[in-house]
Amino acid sequence: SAGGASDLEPLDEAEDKDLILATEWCNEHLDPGEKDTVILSSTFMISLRTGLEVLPNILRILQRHDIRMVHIESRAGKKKGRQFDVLINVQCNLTSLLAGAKELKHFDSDAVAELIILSEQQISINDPWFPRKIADLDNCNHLMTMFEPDLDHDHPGWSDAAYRARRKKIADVAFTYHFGDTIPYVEYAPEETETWGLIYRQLRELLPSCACQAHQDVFALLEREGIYSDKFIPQLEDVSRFMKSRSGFILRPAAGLLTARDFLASLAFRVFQCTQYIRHASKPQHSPEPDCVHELLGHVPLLADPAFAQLSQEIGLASIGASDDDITKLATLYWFTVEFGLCKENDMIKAYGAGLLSSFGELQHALSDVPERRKFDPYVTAIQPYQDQTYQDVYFVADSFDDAKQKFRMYTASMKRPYAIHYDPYSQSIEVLDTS
Ligand code: NLE
Ligand code: FE
Repeated sequence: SAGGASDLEPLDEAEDKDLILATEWCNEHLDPGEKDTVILSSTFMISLRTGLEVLPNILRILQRHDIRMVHIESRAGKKKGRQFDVLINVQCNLTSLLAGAKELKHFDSDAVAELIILSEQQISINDPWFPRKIADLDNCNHLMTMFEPDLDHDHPGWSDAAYRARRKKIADVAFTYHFGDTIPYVEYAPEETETWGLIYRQLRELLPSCACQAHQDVFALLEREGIYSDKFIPQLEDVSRFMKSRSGFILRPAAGLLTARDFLASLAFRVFQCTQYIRHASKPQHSPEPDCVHELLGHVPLLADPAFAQLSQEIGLASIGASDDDITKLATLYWFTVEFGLCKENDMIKAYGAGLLSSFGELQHALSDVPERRKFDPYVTAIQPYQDQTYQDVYFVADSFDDAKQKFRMYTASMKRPYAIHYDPYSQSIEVLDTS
């Protein structure tokens, strides 16, 4: 695109040399209107006077400014008085880049000695990459690092070095996994199996009165076939085979929470990104992040149900090529339906959200008098703010499962898209139908 003079706002702090350079670079390369639309790929080099314990704050700043982190590494500080240099590769628009960099520079001068923006490079214009065929999901492993026990002081596993090491070892499987590989078996330790058993028995009590019928039906089948029991943690490969035979969905191992774009794209191929480690034993009743209990007890039964599988794939297909704004809305809809949805069944309210069906604490809370319950309407639900630390205070109730599906379809049909796409189940690939 044509460069030249532009009206990008001048920065108020004259000493922010890097920000000025970044702005100048963009003045040369971008038209003024592109500062919110063109996605730039940049690297921040942050020199820390302190240790890495300030990283959670840094990551939160990036997240707040919609700065997507694609890679992070640290090394011993090169200059005197700096303990670490942290290099973070990010992708975001110019407005976010400048606002995020500015906040990073000033948020804690005891910790941040220096921040340098190493490079800016235009990577795409309104045209996000997406997987075209199922094997391309090998590239969809961009992690969100919100709840890493290594980074987050509030994480129940923070002070438990053995837990952190164990979990990292299990998660590492995901980085070397390729589509088509057998999912490696994990030999779970007795304490891990104990945590599983405790949660399993608690939930088993609650499911008949709290879970929607489809979940109960598949759950019973999984027990009948000997795949589920309170005695052992099921292996993902066995579960994946079962799902495939019921609904065509398969599992692939994930190291943790993925970005919404990557996670949703996988659903388009009927692939579910699945963690394999288990939550910390100190907090069995609720985990803020996915773990194998959540995936296996919450998600799997419904993903093995053909009608629910269809809805999940449709959410995924709607996300392909969507704008960042639409991805956020779809992720919010996913949150309040697939994760925390309630629906009516025979005049009673039942849970179909996996985040409820895997947490005996929140399942009881959701159906109690404490939270607010609203009617599911995708246009309202898609913009409802939420938090992911503890129990929700609002839930959305669909008239029925089918009703949720119909409403969701109407919603996605009204989304503006750059092109139409078609999923070909025979080649497991996405075709772009050029409509322009
Ligand atoms: N809160 C859920 C549980 O405890 O199983 C996990 C939710 C993941 C989004
Ligand atoms: Fe989940």
